[in-house]
Amino acid sequence: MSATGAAPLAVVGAGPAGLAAAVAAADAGATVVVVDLGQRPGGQYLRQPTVAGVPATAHSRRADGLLRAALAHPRITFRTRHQVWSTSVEDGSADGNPAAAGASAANGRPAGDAGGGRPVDAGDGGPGGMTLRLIGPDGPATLTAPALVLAPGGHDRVVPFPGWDLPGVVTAGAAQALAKGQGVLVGRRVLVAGTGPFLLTVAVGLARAGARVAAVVEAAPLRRWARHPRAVAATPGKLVEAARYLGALRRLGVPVWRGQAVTEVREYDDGLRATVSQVDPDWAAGAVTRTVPVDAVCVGHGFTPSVELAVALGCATRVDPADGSLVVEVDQWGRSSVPGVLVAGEATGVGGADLAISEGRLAGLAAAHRLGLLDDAGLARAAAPVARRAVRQRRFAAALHEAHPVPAGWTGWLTDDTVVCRCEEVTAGRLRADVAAYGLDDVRALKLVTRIGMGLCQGRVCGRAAACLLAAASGREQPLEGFANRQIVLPVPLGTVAERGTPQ
Ligand SMILES: Cc1cc2nc3c(=O)[nH]c(=O)nc-3n(C[C@H](O)[C@@H](O)[C@H](O)COP(=O)(O)OP(=O)(O)OC[C@H]3O[C@@H](n4cnc5c(N)ncnc54)[C@H](O)[C@@H]3O)c2cc1C
Repeated sequence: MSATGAAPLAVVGAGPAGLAAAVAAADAGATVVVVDLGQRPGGQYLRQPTVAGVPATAHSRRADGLLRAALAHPRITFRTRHQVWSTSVEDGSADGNPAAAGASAANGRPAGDAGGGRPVDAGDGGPGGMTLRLIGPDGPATLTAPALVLAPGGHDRVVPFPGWDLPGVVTAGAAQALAKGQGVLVGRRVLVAGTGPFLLTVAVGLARAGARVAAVVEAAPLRRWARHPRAVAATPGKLVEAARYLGALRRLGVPVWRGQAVTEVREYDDGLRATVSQVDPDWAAGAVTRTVPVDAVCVGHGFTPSVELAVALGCATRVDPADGSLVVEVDQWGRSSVPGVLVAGEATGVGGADLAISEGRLAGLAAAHRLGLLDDAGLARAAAPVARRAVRQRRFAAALHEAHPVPAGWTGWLTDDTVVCRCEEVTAGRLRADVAAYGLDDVRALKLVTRIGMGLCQGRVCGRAAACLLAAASGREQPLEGFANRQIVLPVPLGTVAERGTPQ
């Protein structure tokens, strides 16, 4: 039997965006329940150690202060180790407005107990609102709320290449999470490769923790940043941060090889050998520059926003022109197309922790306004400085994506036996052959014929790459929704689904 609960405001995700939303709304008077599948609040950027003796990493003062404020806040309750596996909008209103519970508050009328100690239930907020189905250490549970902030972050993006599925080849984010959370190094001799400034963070962290980092292999030339003087000048803190990481790498003796990529990894008795090749601006591979013996290769080609929960609720999505990823469409407050559902952080576009904090704060304020805890003037006053900061941060994020693109030339690195879908072990050769044999030209048909994206990861790891390969093979651009539209967003025991009934 599953436990049920209710809250005026539910927040999914205890990363920078979710924490900022929770604190902003709670400061305005809302009672907030924050759900996260991690053992401790913090998300990726603010990941806290889960093993005794592993020291916590220091982050920006703003972010560390945010975590402390959230943990100490009397109106915020955390439900960690709880995974939201399904969500739905309860259509309880006469006119079909799915979030009738908050509608009156949205007009500025105070919503009574929305922020008080007593949880809002159907009697407080009226029928409707959102239902979250959770699974935690004590089994399944249900949480309903008239207002919901989704801040589920994103996951590592990695393009496939020969050998990317070998043990020892890991995502840069996974290497970082293991080091920060558990004090575990992915290897003694490590190569960090891909594109984006996150690689610098990972390399410094691993080197300081004792790994011998052979190099950072960065596909983009540094000169691409010269196209964005205004975005860089408007966020000087980022420049300082980059200079700090580059200085640290120099002191630690870690070179940065630019305009190059790891295009193959092979396994030998004594470890791995990573092939490093020159790449042109489209990422077509040129001459091999080195073969590097290592224990581990940490690869990162950016991040993919986690949009599945929002898609399951019916929120509109769009393709972010900055990096081509599928993101949830929101207004300046983080309001999605579904009334009562706000979305913040990487799920609305990959922009880093600082932007996630700003977006979370705006969404938290908007949620408080929806619950009637802030009037229009109060909302405008509290939001103005944050909104201005978010604009600058978004400009910087767009510049970052432009300076570190992932052009389609990587598709040429793949051999026929390169695995594309690791769960179902589908190779690039099989994908191309099936596209040609059956005339496949859309993601759904590709999934049904090849089983790509049908395994445990449900396309989170391979979906974008598969869509890109399909586009190259079929000559037709592929929408990304096909891999994001799932009613059951994360793997869950069948008994849980049976108990709750299949979500509608
Ligand atoms: C593996 C990884 C490691 C990273 N490490 C760093 C780093 O060290 N430094 C850095 O600058 N950036 C890092 N990033 C980038 C990161 O995305 C930051 O920019 C920042 O943490 C984004 O904040 P956020 O709040 O949007 O998402 P996140 O910090 O990712 O927080 C999202 C939270 O939502 C939770 N969640 C997601 N889905 C569910 C669900 N269905 N049910 C319950 N909970 C859910 C997650 O457990 C997570 O705690 C990393 C990204 C990844 C993917």
